[in-house]
Amino acid sequence: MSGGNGNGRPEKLRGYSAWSLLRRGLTHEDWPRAWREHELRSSYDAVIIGGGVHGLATAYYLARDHGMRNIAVLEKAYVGGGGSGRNTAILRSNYLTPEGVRFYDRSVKLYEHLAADLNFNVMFSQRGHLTLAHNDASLRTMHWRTEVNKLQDVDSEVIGPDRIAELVPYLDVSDETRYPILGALYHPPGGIVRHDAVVWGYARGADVHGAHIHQQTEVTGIDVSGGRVTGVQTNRGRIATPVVLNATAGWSSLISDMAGVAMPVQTSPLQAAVTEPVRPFLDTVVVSGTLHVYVSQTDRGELVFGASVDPFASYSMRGSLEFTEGIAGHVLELMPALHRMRLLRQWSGLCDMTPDYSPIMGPTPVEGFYVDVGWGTYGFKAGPVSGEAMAACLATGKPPEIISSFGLDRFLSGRLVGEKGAAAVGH
Ligand code: PYC
Repeated sequence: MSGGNGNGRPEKLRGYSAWSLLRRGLTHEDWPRAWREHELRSSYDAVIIGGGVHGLATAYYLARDHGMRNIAVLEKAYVGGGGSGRNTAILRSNYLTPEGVRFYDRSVKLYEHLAADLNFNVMFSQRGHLTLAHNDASLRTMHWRTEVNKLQDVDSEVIGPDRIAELVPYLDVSDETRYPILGALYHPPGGIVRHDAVVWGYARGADVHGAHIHQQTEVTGIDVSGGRVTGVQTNRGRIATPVVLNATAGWSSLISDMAGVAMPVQTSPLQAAVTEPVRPFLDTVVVSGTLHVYVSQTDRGELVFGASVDPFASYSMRGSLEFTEGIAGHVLELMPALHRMRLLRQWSGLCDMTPDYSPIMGPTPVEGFYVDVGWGTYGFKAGPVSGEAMAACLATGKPPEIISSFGLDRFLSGRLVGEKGAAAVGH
């Protein structure tokens, strides 16, 4: 460790007794705040609604790369308390459309350097990502995705059961199972990240570059006059601003309605669960669309299990026994040896699904009102590239090429970007 003094202790901790270190750890004495609190200004050059990874990353790149510092991020609860803290932290770029592959690949590249950029360890582990095929139709889609991925220079290949068994010895690849594994799409650059660290790192970075982060600040209205945005109403007062970005998840259609812009979005809950920690044995991410399940092991040893969205539209974030029973059954179909593991907790988040399973990003018919919404079950992995692209869009008024296919106008023109075959599990 740099700054060591021979007894293994970093220089800044020299002279502290073990007792003193323990006291400081428990009381947080001398701990600087990661980001500051500010009075709410009566005007900002831009207001970003939503303090998740998308909103914070946008603020960070807007301030760092475009020199816009009089900006605010408004979060109705606490930073990272929505979808950014309620996902399974899987990163990958093995999508089906060229637009999707290019976009998510840029995100993976940004994630690769994020710890250095933010000076914050986000624990990105590129351990590889396997999407299992249990029938001929899935195998065909895996081949299709491989070809599209390769054309975009993204590392993906279809592998057979023997290679799968080498990568994940605990998987049952025999043909004795109810859903035999015929092959898999293997994507080595995929992996997992520590989602809280990503959110905190962006919040800290945005703060360092001058952005104001306001927690407990709920938007209650958006002022529009003569077809353009003039301000936002909040539970702490009005803010005048010419630029507003809706970077919310779960409530994206409600926020857009405040500006009079309808979103083709339906909201459904997505549940996930985590087990007790065990020794590391699973060093790839395993996904089965047919079984509606994905499994990874965190650096703490817990297994993280996720499923498809609940089969109904709702704003409820309650866990259900149906989910727990379903996920346990599906995990055991894949890895019977896990039958003695215990689930520790489960959680739920809200997913805004669009008709083509691609996001909605860019300007809207209301001048100055922008959206970065419709993230379904795949928003967390897109945080960095969305922040970078939306920052460019807000600063220049024009969507950069990398998001030009994801505009709201595609639902009028019919130029949809169909990602259903690769966007998530179980569709
Ligand atoms: O799109 O990779 C994905 C994903 C993982 C969990 C939910 N969606």
